Amino acid sequence: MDSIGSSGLRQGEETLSCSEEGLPGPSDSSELVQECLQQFKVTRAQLQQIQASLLGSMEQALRGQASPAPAVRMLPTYVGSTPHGTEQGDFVVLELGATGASLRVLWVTLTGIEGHRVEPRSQEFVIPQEVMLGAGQQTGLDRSTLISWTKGFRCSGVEGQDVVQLLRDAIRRQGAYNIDVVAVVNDTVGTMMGCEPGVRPCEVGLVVDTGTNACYMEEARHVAVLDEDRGRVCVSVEWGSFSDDGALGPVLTTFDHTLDHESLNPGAQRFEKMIGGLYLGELVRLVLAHLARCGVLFGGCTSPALLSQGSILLEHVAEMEDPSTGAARVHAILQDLGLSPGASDVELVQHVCAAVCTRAAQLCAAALAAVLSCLQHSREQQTLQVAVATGGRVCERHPRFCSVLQGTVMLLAPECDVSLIPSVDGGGRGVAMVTAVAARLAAHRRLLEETLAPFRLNHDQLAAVQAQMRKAMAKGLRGEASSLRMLPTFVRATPDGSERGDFLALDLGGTNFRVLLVRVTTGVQITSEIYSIPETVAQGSGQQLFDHIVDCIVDFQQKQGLSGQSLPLGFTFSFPCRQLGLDQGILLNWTKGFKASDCEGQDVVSLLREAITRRQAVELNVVAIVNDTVGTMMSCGYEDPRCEIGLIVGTGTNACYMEELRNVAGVPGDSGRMCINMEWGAFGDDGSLAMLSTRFDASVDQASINPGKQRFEKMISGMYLGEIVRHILLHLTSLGVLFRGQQIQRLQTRDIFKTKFLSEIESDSLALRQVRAILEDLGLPLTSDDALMVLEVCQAVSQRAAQLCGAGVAAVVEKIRENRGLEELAVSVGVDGTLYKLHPRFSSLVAATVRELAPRCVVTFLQSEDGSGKGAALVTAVACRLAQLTRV
Ligand code: 0WK
Ligand code: BGC
Repeated sequence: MDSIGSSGLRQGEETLSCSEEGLPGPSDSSELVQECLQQFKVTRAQLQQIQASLLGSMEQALRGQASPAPAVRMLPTYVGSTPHGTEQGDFVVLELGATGASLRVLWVTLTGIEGHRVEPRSQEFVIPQEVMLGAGQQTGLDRSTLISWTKGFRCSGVEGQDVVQLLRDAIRRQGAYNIDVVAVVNDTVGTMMGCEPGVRPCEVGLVVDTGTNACYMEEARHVAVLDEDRGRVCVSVEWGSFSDDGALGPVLTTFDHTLDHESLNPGAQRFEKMIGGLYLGELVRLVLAHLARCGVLFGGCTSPALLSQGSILLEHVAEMEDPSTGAARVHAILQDLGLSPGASDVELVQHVCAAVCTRAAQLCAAALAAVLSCLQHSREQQTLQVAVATGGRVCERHPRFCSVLQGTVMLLAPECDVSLIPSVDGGGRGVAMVTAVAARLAAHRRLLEETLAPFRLNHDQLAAVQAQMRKAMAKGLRGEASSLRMLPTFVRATPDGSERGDFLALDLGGTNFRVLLVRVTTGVQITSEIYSIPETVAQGSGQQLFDHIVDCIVDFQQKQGLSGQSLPLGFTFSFPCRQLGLDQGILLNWTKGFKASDCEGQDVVSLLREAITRRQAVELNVVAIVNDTVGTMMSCGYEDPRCEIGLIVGTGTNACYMEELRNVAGVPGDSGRMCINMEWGAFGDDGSLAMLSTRFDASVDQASINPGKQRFEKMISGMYLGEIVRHILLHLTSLGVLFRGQQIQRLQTRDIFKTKFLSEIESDSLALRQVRAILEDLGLPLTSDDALMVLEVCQAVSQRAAQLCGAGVAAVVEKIRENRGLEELAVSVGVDGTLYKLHPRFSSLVAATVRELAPRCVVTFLQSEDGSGKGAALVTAVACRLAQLTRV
């Protein structure tokens, strides 16, 4: 293209053409220069607008919103984790297009030993132009469709194709090698993954090389196209295509338009063309040519080389800006371009380089700040501490690029504490790391699945438990040896609403010991107080325990102004008792951490009455002792007469139900029904559950105060689930799957992993970050992968517990249906217990299992609001009503 008034001067073989017209005066010159360089000045407001607009496009693309088409692509890369430092193995890595027309082949060895690095061996192959111009979207780590070529590549028959398949086809065509292509990775991902695991997680990769782009670890649930709700995935932003006229328009210079117009892909990659190494040199050249034509530079002379596209490269710009050798380099480079720069020219050329590169670094910073804001939003964090791995020749070679970048990011994202970590060979080592991490995740997934497989019960296994339980129920009812003792409770009637009066009730055996005053009129009013039972008392002497109980009663009576009154009392005693009558129950054995001496084999009501006697001046009329399952059934039965089953899933677990008296051996009478306390916690104590018991169940049982006992309970209830999880976590740590294989002291502590953590960790509303918070409070230093695996362990353990509980309920409802010879049974179950009430999925899993195993029963689960204390009072009220009837 000709410039106005040029003349033919020769230098070396280059022909200088210089403008004929007079050169502008000094003031005009500086004005021309200022006006030119001013174009590259970007204000803070403009940068913030670019940051906001890019953030908007990123979130729009993450949501999968198609129109208006988002300006960036946000491509999931199927990389779900960052390096642990334990990755090891040998990997072949191919690197295409990172530095323009070249292919680099590397052999990378990862040792998995902190600080022990093996230098990759590599060889670079130049790609002939005819191959570059001859004849990749990820849908998996090893499946990637090329959307469009950039950076000078133009090969046909590739866009829209799965590049991994093309490589596999090429390898097959060669027939010489057996190479398994495991992963195709964007260079930003390789850069992020090449980052040495350090203090801060390296969760952002930034490349400014020929082109520019970034990736970061996004919460998978925010990436609509993935349809995942847990874990993280690395997303490649592809910000090179960012082009929001509103935001970019004001910062685009005439030189940018010229460069774009003359590029291989006009109108595309506008953002990249202001930052990428392929374009910085060209921008500088266009500015220098312009200033030369304006007579401001090189005495108004240009040279063919200066007017040739691509004659100034990134390396030139970086050298010319070098604070120490820059000026000399400017000279050399311009002479190579056939120019003879004066001293002022050299300075001005450096200003031009600085203007172009400063803008590039600032624009890159605005984009990086948008990524950091997106990361902050998705982590719901006020402040963010993160390491950004940087790679690419612009970052590596330009003397000021990274410092301008860092400074501008701090300005635009002050709430983010960012450290830029130059990636060591991101292209090579990083890609090997992606493959190694994928291999590690796959290996860990396999070990996790193997460990949790015994917890995943299928229909047949659950139906077998149901059938086993039915058999044990029948044997227990017949009074034969059975792990289900099927204890008659002497509760034969549920309340009919005519009960009236004030009753005292005690509720012992759950998380809390409660004393209640229950006033029964047309409705039921309850006043209660919770008292603690210290472990020393629960595991001390029986006398001490019952004296403590009476102390609490007296304290309650005083507080309620009941002192001296002898109200009928109902005692919910949640332990296996063989009842000889409503107010007589022989404790068969303690469970749930209780072990008070001189109680087993004793009538609990007598033990209470003796304690009352020991405490003179107290009068109590103990009318009934009931199991908490019975109390719960009665309490819910008061609202819903169809409630004929009581279920507890709390510290312990158990169930009761109304059985036909004719089926209850040892209790006279053939008509009517009686509530049976199944004591199903002991189901399987005869070994009938051995096929389901895992090594973790065995560890929990052996460490318990009643080894070999309550096996069903130890697979289901709150006292044990946390311990099962803890043992599994220890096992997975020993396999190197969790916590990088580092055994964590805290995790060796019994009961440190509370069952309530399962309920918290599994709650749907909890993002993985909160899961991590719970575990970090426990002193467990974990990664998001670890948190995901701990979550899966909790889910597997609680799911098995709920399914086993469901199989038990299915056995009971089917028993009742068959008892009554019904085709269909509609029945309600009164339920109580912290685990059932607080766990986010337990109740629905129990109901689903019952529907599956007892399809001819319509079962309604009623959560008891007032606990079984109310039920005990109602049993007492019924007993008093019946006693009244017999007296009149
Ligand atoms: C509340 C009942 C009580 C029962 C307890 C079981 O009032 O009788 O023992 O539920 O649940 P936990 O407190 O063991 O979680
Ligand atoms: C006891 C049962 C009680 C259940 C729920 C079990 O340990 O043996 O009697 O119903 O816990 O509290």
